[in-house]
Amino acid sequence: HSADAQRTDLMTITRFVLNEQSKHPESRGDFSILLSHIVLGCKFVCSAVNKAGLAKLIGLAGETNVQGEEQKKLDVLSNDVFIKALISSGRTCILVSEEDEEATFVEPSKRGKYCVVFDPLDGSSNIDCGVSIGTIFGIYLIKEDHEPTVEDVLQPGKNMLAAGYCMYGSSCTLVLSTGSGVNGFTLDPSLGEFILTHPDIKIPKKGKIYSVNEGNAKNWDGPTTMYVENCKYPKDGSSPKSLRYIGSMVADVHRTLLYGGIFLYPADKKSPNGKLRVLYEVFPMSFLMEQAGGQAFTGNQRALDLVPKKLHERSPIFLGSYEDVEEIKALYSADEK
Ligand code: P6P
Repeated sequence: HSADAQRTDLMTITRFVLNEQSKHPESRGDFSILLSHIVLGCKFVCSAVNKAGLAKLIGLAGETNVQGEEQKKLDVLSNDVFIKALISSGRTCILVSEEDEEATFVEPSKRGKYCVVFDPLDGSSNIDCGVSIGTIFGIYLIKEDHEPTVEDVLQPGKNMLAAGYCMYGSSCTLVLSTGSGVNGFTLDPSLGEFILTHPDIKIPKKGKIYSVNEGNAKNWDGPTTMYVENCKYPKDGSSPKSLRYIGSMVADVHRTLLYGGIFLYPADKKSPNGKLRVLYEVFPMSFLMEQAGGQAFTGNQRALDLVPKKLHERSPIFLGSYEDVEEIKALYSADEK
């Protein structure tokens, strides 16, 4: 009976979010409406990404298509879809995208109380070889008592109400936190619905995997060099960690969240702030890691305490299993003394 009940008691992401909303009696459902529009964007991108290979074959993606029209690159197309979906939700006032140098300020008639920061298609350079890529997003509440400005967005990650990513791979998986734990949903294309498949995700306290681009080792600072060295030649006689690095943040973080371990994008001599962007890569992934019982560190501080000064600011990031991140924190604090 229970198996059948589970099969017929479909917990869709929409239902899940409405359940969350019922915990906030004062809520008018704005957040649920906003999320439903983000979900719509993810469904569209999933469909476009899955066709990308074929489209490339028949000259659609990124080249002129059979009608001779210039087909938009997938990341530009994805950005257009998310911007339009978010504006049409009527629940946003500022949008910050990896694709746009400036923030988008929603016109007053369509304005709501949320700011969404997002990377519409992170890792898109990996599309042509079939590596998983993804959308990453974070949601802030904006005080409505004034005309919105960029300053309203430059908030520390700990102020985020929600964060998540949608990974476009062998399946389309949306991982979301609204501040009380992390849940994963998988798209059932036959229903067009995201179904709860990974309830209450908790990252293992310690992992056996480290994930970093070893090609940058020549430029790393002391603590990162020592940490990675210890992963390969453990001083305590334990067995070495495995290296897994896909080079697509959503894929590397998703594996870290489910299997445990640590993901590192350190500073190096060439890029003193590392490569990953604070608002729509570092903050959402750090938010999820903390909600799943892990942690996220910049080399100087808790990642979510960082206060960005610029929209597209970068930061070094070390995130994953609680104990693994503790080890690198100890190396950085020893380095300061
Ligand atoms: P590197 C992809 O281009 C990306 O922005 C992230 O998805 C990924 O984690 C990182 O860059 C990979 O960077 O320098 O190791 O190729």
